[in-house]
Amino acid sequence: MKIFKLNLCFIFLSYFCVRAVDRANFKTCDQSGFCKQLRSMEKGNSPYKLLLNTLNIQKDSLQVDLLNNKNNVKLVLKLSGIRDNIFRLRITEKDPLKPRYEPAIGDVLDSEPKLESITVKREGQTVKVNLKNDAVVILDESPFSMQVLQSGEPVLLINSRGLLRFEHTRTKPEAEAPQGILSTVLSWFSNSPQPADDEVPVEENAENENHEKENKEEAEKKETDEEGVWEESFKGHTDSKPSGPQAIGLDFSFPGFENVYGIPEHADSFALKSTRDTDPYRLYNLDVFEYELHNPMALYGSVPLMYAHNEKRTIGLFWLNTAETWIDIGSNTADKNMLSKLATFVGVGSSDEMPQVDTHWMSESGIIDVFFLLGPKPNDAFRQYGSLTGTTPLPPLFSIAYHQCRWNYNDEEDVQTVNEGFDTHDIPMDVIWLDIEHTNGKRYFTWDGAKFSHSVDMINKVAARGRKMVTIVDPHLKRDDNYNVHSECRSKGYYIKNKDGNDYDGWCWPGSSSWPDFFKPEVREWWAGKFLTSEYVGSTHDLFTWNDMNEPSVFNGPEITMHKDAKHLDGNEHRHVHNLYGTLVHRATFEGQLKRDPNQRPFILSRAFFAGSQRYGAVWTGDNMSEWGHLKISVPMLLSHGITGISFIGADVGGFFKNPDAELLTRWYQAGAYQPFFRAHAHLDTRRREPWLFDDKYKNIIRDAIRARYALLPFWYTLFYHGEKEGGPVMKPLWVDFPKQKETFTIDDQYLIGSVLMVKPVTEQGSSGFRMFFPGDSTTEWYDIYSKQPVKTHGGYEFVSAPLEKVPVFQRGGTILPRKNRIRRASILAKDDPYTLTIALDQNGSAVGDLYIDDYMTHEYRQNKYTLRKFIYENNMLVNKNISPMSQFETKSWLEKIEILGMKSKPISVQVIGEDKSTRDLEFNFEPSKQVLTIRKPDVNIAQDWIISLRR
Ligand code: NBV
Repeated sequence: MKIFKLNLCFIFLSYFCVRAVDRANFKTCDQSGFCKQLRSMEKGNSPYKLLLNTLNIQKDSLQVDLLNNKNNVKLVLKLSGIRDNIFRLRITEKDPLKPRYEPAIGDVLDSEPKLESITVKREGQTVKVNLKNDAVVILDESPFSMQVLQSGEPVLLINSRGLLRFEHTRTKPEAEAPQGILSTVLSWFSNSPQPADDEVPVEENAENENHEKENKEEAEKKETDEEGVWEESFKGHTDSKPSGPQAIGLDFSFPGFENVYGIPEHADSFALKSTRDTDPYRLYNLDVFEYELHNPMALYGSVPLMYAHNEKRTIGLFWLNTAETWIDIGSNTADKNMLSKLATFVGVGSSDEMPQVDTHWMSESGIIDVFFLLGPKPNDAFRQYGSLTGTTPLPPLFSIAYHQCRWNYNDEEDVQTVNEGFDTHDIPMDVIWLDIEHTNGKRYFTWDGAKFSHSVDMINKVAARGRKMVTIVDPHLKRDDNYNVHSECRSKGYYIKNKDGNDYDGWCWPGSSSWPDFFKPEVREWWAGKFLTSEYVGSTHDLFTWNDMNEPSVFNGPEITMHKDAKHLDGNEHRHVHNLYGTLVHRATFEGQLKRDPNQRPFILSRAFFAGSQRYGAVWTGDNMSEWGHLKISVPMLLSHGITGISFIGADVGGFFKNPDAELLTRWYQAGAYQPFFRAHAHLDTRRREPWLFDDKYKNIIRDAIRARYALLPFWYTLFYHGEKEGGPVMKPLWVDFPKQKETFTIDDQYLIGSVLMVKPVTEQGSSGFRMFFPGDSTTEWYDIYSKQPVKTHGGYEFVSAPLEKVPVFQRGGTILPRKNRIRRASILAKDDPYTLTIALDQNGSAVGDLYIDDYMTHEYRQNKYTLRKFIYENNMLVNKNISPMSQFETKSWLEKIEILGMKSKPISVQVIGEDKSTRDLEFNFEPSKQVLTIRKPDVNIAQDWIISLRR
């Protein structure tokens, strides 16, 4: 093992030998040519002007030319109304020398957005657009800017700071190209800001055409003479930049807002911070080894979606661009001139001092294509985003249960021992994972012949206990002619090419490797075929997939990823599409599992992601560390993923690098049990940490945490069903349900699961309690799930105890929570088990809840084979009714117990009225001191209509 490690250290130098993030491996904004340029642009000096004589109004859109009067390059602006309170702004070059990259429909956007009619009116120097709802967009001619108003209030300003930038396509000048490495290195040492194209001193109104032409040439020359424009170097890697500068940028301000959220993936707070004293937040999918907390550095995935939220509304901004992107954020107060101007325009008074968040978005290439989600409620904005990029399909039940992973389970015997260990120790577990060591020399879709020679038997043994397995399948393919996946991929011409047109060749786990071009549908189809059991020899239908390293991670590439000038099969440079690569690996794998078994729901975990990845399953936060800080940051990180569509999300329980002590591991299990994707994982070099390897005290608490997850699976499953239908996260920030309560806006150490539970995981060593915020007002009740008692505080902070055996979880008054309390080895074994309903009463003595049930693994629910029940408790009656009349599903599960929390007095009797109208008296027990009523064995089928009535 030692030799192995030494070799890795030697071969993959900085990747393996560094013990903390090596920041020098990754660019700062100053080291990224376009970021440096765009960030240093002078504000308030926009050269852009709308050419209103070109205004073309259609039913659902308007189009108008936009002139950069410093270089005379024309752009085209298109504004379209989109169904459900969304509008889209596209700005692109009018006459590009070659097409600029735009992702194909289906790659990011789920389908072509459905248009909605708009009303457009020209009023002098402005154009006023009325959208379907109460939103108005005003376009100003010169300098070009836009303002969006909702209910007469300004909510969004576009180019109000004049940072619109659009580097047009051009040909490389004949003259000597800039000096490459030397000039870039020199530029790192120079502090003086580089002049931007907008600063080129050219006369505003060029008198004659010659003059204009000269201006344009001069501006162009200046722009194309910049360092790093035609070639850029970083740490010995030269980016040949064959198309030269193509960056785009635009500023958006949110007047009236103090907080913005989203744009994962960063190891940072949920409410985004001002970047005044740091780099901008970066979106560039990277394999960052031992990532640091609380900074805006890029990580494995990107979703360029930001929400602004205040007491009045939530609005979203989705910047559809797959190239490297940086986002600056600043907090400010709104410009009074602008406010009073708008006030005259819409006839409302302007407020004196208004907070404002300013943002500046900068991407290396592509076009400006932005969707504005106008909410106004948080769930509206989530639904609007889901309508554009899709939602997370209902996962198979096993995948939302507990997963046991490590790098690596050594061989079949090891797998079997782990499989049995969970039974011996009475801990439920659903999935055992195999990391890269299970393969024959890191050739994916193969098995190590010595250690996993009977893989089908192994999987079957695991499956015999109701469990599944997952193997890792990375996208880098070993360049070995005897490896059929590689030789096929090569001979079919499916690999991404380097800038010279040969197959791109880089280093990864197998050594010299190449990467299939998942952008080409034919390549995805071929990859999908590899998951057929006839192709993936040694696999079965109980085997699912883990896509790692799909940023893609290239050990010897710039910033440990692929060269930007690598070429895709359609001729696009990698730079344009980089952030989307991982999603398409995920997609092709998803399609592979469907090909293998069209009726079985796929399960694939991916490390890299982009907007739309949610359509293909789960994502995790990569290589975290066994440290309290990493446990703590998992909450804001998962919240950020969740609100940007990536709702099936988790962090490695226990921490990937280093060894957690028993307390940290226990606290991590307790947190993970209440997060959407729940998997323990550990690095190859760490000590084994299956729960039974710890003292009984800890093992028992870990077991309780996992069991609590299993008991709540009916609830999680129901939430995921709603997630598929309505979009939106299952793990939610408090402000989604308490949008007007300011205190909730910056809370990111507690969260909601659905609208029922509120959780605050313990993330401090030695903690045995803390203050927790209980949102709501004097009418809101929160019940401790352990004591079943309501907390005393209504809408404020209260101390809650959190001894080691407890993770603070509260049920909101007015909700009904379904559980299955029998302990089974694996989730599916509980499929026919009975339910317990916990009814937490609100102050009116009422509550509602729901429960979704189907076969837990196939697609038949899409043919209406499911049942969705609604439970309503009011006027001393619990009613179970079917709210999906078109659907049909029978279950053997019955109702075992009802607990009613907050019950003021003992009923005289309790009766059940069955579907056939027969009545029966039920046993019950009332604890007056606790105000808890327990009704035993109602013994009615959970999927039938019945009523339980309390007589007083
Ligand atoms: O495949 C090995 C690991 C995996 O266990 C981990 O979860 C991934 O995030 N993989 C990264 C590669 C190398 C990690 C140092």
